[in-house]
Amino acid sequence: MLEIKYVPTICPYCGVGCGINLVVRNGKIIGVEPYKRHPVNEGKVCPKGNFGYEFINREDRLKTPLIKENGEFREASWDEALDLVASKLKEVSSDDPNKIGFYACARSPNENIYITQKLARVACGTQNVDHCARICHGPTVAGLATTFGSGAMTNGFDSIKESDYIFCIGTNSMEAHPLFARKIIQARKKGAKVVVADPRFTPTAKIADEYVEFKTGTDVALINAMIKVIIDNNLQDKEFIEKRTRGYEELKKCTQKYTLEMASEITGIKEEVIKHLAIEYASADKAAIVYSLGITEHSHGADNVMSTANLAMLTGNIGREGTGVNPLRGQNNVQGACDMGALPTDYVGYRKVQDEKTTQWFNDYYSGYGYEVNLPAEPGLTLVEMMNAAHDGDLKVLYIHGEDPVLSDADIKHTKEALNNLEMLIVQECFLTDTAQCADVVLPAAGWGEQEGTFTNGERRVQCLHKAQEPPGDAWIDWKIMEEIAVRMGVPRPLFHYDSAEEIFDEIRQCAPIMAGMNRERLDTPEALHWPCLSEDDPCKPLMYEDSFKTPDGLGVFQVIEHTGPVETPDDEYPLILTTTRVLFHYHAAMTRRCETLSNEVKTGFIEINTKDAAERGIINNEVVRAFSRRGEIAVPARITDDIKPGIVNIPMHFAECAANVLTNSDSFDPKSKMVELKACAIQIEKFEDDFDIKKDIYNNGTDISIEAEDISTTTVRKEVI
Ligand SMILES: Nc1nc2c(c(=O)[nH]1)N[C@H]1C(S)=C(S)[C@@H](COP(=O)(O)OP(=O)(O)OC[C@H]3O[C@@H](n4cnc5c(=O)[nH]c(N)nc54)[C@H](O)[C@@H]3O)O[C@H]1N2
Ligand SMILES: Nc1nc2c(c(=O)[nH]1)N[C@H]1C(S)=C(S)[C@@H](COP(=O)(O)OP(=O)(O)OC[C@H]3O[C@@H](n4cnc5c(=O)[nH]c(N)nc54)[C@H](O)[C@@H]3O)O[C@H]1N2
Ligand code: SF4
Ligand SMILES: [Mo]
Repeated sequence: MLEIKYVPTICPYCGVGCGINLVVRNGKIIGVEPYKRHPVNEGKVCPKGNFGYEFINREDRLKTPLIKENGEFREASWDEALDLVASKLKEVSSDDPNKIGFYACARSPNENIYITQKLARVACGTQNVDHCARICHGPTVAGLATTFGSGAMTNGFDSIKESDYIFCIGTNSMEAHPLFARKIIQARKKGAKVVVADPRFTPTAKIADEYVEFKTGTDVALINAMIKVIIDNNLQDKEFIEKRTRGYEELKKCTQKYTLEMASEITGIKEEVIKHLAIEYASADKAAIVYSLGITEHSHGADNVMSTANLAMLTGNIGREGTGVNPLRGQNNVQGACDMGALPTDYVGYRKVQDEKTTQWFNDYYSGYGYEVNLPAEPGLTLVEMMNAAHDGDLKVLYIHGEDPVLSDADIKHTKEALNNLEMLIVQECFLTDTAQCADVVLPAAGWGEQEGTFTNGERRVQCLHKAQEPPGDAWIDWKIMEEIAVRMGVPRPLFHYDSAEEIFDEIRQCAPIMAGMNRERLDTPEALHWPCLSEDDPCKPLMYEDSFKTPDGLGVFQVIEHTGPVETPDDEYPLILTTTRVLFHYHAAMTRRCETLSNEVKTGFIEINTKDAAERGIINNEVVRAFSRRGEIAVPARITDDIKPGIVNIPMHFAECAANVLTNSDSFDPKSKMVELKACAIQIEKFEDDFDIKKDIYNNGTDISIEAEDISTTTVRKEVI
């Protein structure tokens, strides 16, 4: 009998968190239908929301545990795989818990992530747990916590519709957060001015009123000069500064040297443009800043973030609808992964590891039935530090719950060497990704659509997911896998025993005061709930800092920030700055590259290169060129365009066969957030000689991407998304 049902859920891609209905025929997901009542997207979706479900029933889903023997995987039973993992974790943790590390999955529900950090902390006794936010919005978490006391987006998404000036810096939301870009367009239709500052003339820049082209890595110089103009013209909000902030005099002193002349020299923006940007931003009644990775993915990422906070506080553009500092969070549940305490410095709800009393609270909460938890009140290693420790032989076991660092971490050669250096790599995944292929044990996980739980979108809205089909083969839900491992390690079952995701969420509410008021009845509605949600009658409004900041004295703290710029600067040998970005149709790699409709739109990677830089090298459009840095080299089709500033080139990060991260640099760290410099490194490009056919064996795992180079031109024909 034919049975069709519609299951309302949340899109598994970006942090906008659109609501969709899954169409389920006889127990299998077969499509997506609009979810019109959803407050975030009102029934609209981007191509990923529309076709991004196609990966789910792919034949190559992992269906059974795998154990590597003599370099080859063989299928194993759950009992065998779980015992193997549990005994290794037990052995290493009894000796030195800090030789174990965990990466949590910002694509999976809060409940799974909470259990990942609980497995790390409670069963293994380590604070070494982190996730991809470190190389994404880690600087946002660090920078906004320092200035405002909390590291999240300050306003709800709909707040942007109230703005009359929207300053988008380092965000290409038309491709990366399309349904938020729709709200920017709606605001513009109502009269808001939209300005985009980016080294590339992106699709977002194309919908703006004004595009400001500038040099990669010079945001601090631009913002400091804007601050000086605002103060020189007496446009600062004196009352706000007086009542709500501290550190203004130091900010004023530091920014005085950022003259228009100096800033123009550093940024490449004309002096009069910087001046009018400053005056327009400060004169607007409600000005919003929107940013993303163009701000964060630098060795001075936290400084960039704090500069945006300085600018907003200086002009009183915070704590009101239409204003704010709005970092667009990337992954569907990266906000949740931070909230759940998949951070080496924070427990669930941003309760601090370094605070002795807090650590004692968690030690007490998690102990019982004769089992004692004794966590140190010291932060563990970050994601990048764990990889470096593995490389140096200081980490023995890495447990990766759904991340693909071989493709996504800087410097692929370094990452592979690090993973190969481990005594055991455990990867819990839906697919045999490049990372899973390096594993000793692969644990097959249920994916999106196959479980209940919650995702938290970029505006802190905690939304319910619903199960639409059974997981394939013998794949299990993440929390169930990790619960079994903890018990096999000797944690008494009552401390690690759940019958449902809902039970896990109840524990989360007990541990995280910011979510204490989130009961199921209020949560499982289209509007859902935003945190902070302190009690069951808290209205849980998305707007933060109306009356005070979350710092100990309630004041916003201006920071003194100096321009430093990228660590690796161009020179004669490597004269081009590489930036790495995203395209509309792909989302990292594992899932969208397995969606036929999306893959047909963009089949392989490319390097964007300015017409002038291409002409100097004799490169023609679609020609496969050699791109190389101090770390490695790739062969990649050239896309010649004037939409990128001369001297800057761009490779989308999604494509393993011409992976941007072969070239990027894992040595240049942001000291404040441990971010690596994914948006700037020095490279060179050259034509291949005629012997490319011979050389191609050594590039890109032997994939002949020249065959597919023709296909890349289709990416210029963008689908209408709004
Ligand atoms: N389609 C799609 N959407 C996605 C994702 C995806 O893979 N595909 N990933 C999601 C994730 S995890 C994230 S974090 C977000 C990222 O969302 P975005 O940050 O919007 O995406 P990116 O393309 O990485 O970079 C944004 C822009 O920063 C610019 N930029 C580079 N260097 C600088 C600089 O020094 N200063 C300034 N001001 N700008 C600079 C780039 O030219 C680029 O246009 O997207 C999310 N959404
Ligand atoms: N050069 C360069 N590198 C970058 C960036 C850049 O701009 N430039 N951006 C960085 C950013 S912002 C980010 S966020 C990272 C992303 O880096 P990653 O987090 O490594 O990227 P994803 O591909 O999203 O990895 C998620 C994996 O989880 C799996 N998965 C999905 N759902 C589940 C689930 O429920 N359970 C389990 N167990 N697995 C699941 C998917 O199959 C996928 O392989 O990349 C970073 N790397
Ligand atoms: S905007 Fe983001 S959440 Fe919405 S449909 Fe597209 S990828 Fe999914
Ligand atoms: Mo991200």
